[in-house]
Amino acid sequence: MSDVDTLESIQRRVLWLAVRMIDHANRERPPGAVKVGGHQASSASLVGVMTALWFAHLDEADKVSVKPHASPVLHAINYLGGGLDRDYLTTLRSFGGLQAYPSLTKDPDRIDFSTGSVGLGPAAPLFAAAARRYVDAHFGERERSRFIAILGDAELDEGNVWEAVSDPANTGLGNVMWIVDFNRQSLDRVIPGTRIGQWTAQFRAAGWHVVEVKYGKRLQRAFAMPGGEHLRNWIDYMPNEQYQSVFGLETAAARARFLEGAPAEVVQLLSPLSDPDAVALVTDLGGHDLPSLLDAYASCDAHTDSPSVVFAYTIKGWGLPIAGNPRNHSALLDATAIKTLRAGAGVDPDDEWARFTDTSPEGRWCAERGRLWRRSRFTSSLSAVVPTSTRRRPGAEVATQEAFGRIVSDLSRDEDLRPFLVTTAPDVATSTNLGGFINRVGVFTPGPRRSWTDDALVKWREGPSGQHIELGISEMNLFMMLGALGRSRDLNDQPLIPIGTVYDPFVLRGLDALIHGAYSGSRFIVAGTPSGVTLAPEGGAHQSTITASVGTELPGTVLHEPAFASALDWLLCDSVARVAGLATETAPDLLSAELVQYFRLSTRPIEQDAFEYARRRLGDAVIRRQVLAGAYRLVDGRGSTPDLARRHAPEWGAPTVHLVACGAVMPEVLAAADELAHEGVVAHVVDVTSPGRLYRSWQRTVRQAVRTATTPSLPGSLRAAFPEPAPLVSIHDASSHALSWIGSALGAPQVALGVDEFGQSGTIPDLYRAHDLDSGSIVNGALAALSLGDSIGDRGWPENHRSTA
Ligand SMILES: Cc1ncc(C[n+]2csc(CCOP(=O)(O)OP(=O)(O)O)c2C)c(N)n1
Ligand SMILES: [Mg+2]
Repeated sequence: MSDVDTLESIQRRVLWLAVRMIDHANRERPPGAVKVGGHQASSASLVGVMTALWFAHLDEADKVSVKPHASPVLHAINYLGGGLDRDYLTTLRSFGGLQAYPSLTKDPDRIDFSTGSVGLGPAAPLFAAAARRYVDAHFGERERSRFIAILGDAELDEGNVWEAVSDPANTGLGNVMWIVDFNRQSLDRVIPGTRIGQWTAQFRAAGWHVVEVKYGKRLQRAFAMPGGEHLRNWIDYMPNEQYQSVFGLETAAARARFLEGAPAEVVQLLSPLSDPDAVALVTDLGGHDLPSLLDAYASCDAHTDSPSVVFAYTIKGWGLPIAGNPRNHSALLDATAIKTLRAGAGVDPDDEWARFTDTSPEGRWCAERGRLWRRSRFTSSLSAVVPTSTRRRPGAEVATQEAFGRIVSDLSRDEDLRPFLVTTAPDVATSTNLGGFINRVGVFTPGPRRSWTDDALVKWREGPSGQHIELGISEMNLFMMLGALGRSRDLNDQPLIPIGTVYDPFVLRGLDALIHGAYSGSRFIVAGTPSGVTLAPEGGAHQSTITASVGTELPGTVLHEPAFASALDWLLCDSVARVAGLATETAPDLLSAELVQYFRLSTRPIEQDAFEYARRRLGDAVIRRQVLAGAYRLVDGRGSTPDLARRHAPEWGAPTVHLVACGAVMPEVLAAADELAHEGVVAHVVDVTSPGRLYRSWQRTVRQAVRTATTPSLPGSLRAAFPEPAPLVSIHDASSHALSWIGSALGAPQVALGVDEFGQSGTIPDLYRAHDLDSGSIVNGALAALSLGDSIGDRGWPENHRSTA
């Protein structure tokens, strides 16, 4: 058997297994309320590309991202290579089984990149290659990996693909190869015309090497025959819809369809051939011709200083009766078609999931290749010790963004820690206070670059030793880059501590990539800054509201929003340790649940004295523990401690309320607490430093109660911050919804104040007034909460739900 014959035979088996896996899930699993689904046509489209790649091109260290709806092909390949147990083949799309789309964290076999949201799959290995380039430059070259993406042609409609291709941080990556499954079909349709000219021009303009694998060897031979150019011209100029419609027809009808409108020379050229031979010839596309594909892959390897893209012309539904059908995206073969496919693949009906026998040429080939792509996990850990704080005493007034910049810069003074720190930003590094860090460590570029600026304050030194990666203005690219850097341990055997910054209102522009990072198990820190209405004069388009909810709700992500510099210092150091993969003394069990550490910060200067009072009252150890757990009592409204000289000790039995707040709005909250004290109300102020962690801890106890059918206990973090029940007002420079759960956790009435409308220009006080976050409104909110507490009491709510008033 020649090598090509062996590969062809493997390809037929891959097609069979992939299609049958989907078929089994749909026809043999007990039916549920909705169909199971799966993509037989999209999978068939890629069996050639993927067989050639895995069985004749990949090396052990290469990393590949696979088009989501071709996951069955990947599982079939992993199975044939010995990297997946047979039992899994009947579990596609079932709970605990093979995931619908390749999942790095949930699939049992080797998956290098999770995919699902089209467009992100191709971008991920590109950024991973950029991260590898960074790692090689800083920690020494590791074994060469090629970073490969297999993508659908309609994925090129996604804007993030082009953002990734054009980012300066991704230029010149010679170890990147994208293979476009160029079947000229998307979900809905056969795509009229094709945009190959536009796309190849765009790739070339971005410095990519472009290869088209259009015709198989049979067609190439026919073109070389006398008159062959007529055939070539006819195929090239025929409308795509007509060409696609040929695939699904019986051979006689297919030949007739192909020849509709064709010049006489073409009819003539095909006349000696039988219908099956003629159709096999005119549908011989390069994306199913293994030698042509391997030639293309090799030509990409030869381009060592630019990324490459291969346009592999394929047939959606190749080898299946649904080939080329405009409605084939979710079409499923019936039992008869499955039987025919099985017979065609030479598979024993009594042992239809079988691998090749060990002694067959295919079996030997699979075993040898399969050894290369078993799952390996790197476990190297980071050698540095992360301090619990930078010990910098803040000035009397400081904004969290400014403190953040100083803390990151201070951390880089620690020579053990510095090498692992890497920052990145989408053209907002200086305006988010990364300047100090960048001045110390420089900006990363693959080669040395001369600086032409004479500005003594901003030293934008560029070169291979720099530790800041500057991106174009693309928040999507920011999160893709952070996602790649944050997976450096398993992609490069080199842990890093990535820190990104972004204007908080624009976090949502990169949201899908942020989700992808967390979904992929990446660990990084991101500061959304300035957040809320801090950019008051800039108007509504520069103010953020729902990001606090996003940060609280996104799995794998934890939102911090401290108001004071020392709290930020503790939280940030703790986050650095978590991202570095080092267990911390606070909630070490959270290590796996908290991957992305998201800080909402502000440039609004905040007086630090209230924090210093609380610190003296509680002591360093206690306040730090509470800050890290998510909340602490900033002001004890009873004034029972000497530090509250500026407050007025209330009378015994006075009504009590909690003012619960986050971040930049704290001055208004403290002023409201003072006013309430004047009114004879006990107003405790609780500073929620980490809304995300506080919520998670509450949810953990709730879930525990649900699972064990017991009464939920209040987690220690909430109990410490709210030692007594009382109505509460939450105050947040973000959607009022984000903190509105606290009342229900405490069993207390709550008034939630926040920003629930689009913003506008003004000063911060103007806007806080407009959104009812000024101190007067907070006082009114407190009185409203108290009266809610009373009226609930009147309706006979249980004792422990009533206010202590
Ligand atoms: C962001 C996103 N939008 C929509 C979808 C739904 N979807 C899945 S596949 C697909 C069509 C993709 O076409 P193409 O990439 O050409 O692959 P083919 O169908 O040809 O296999 C769409 C719209 C998705 N998975 N992700
Ligand atoms: Mg397509």
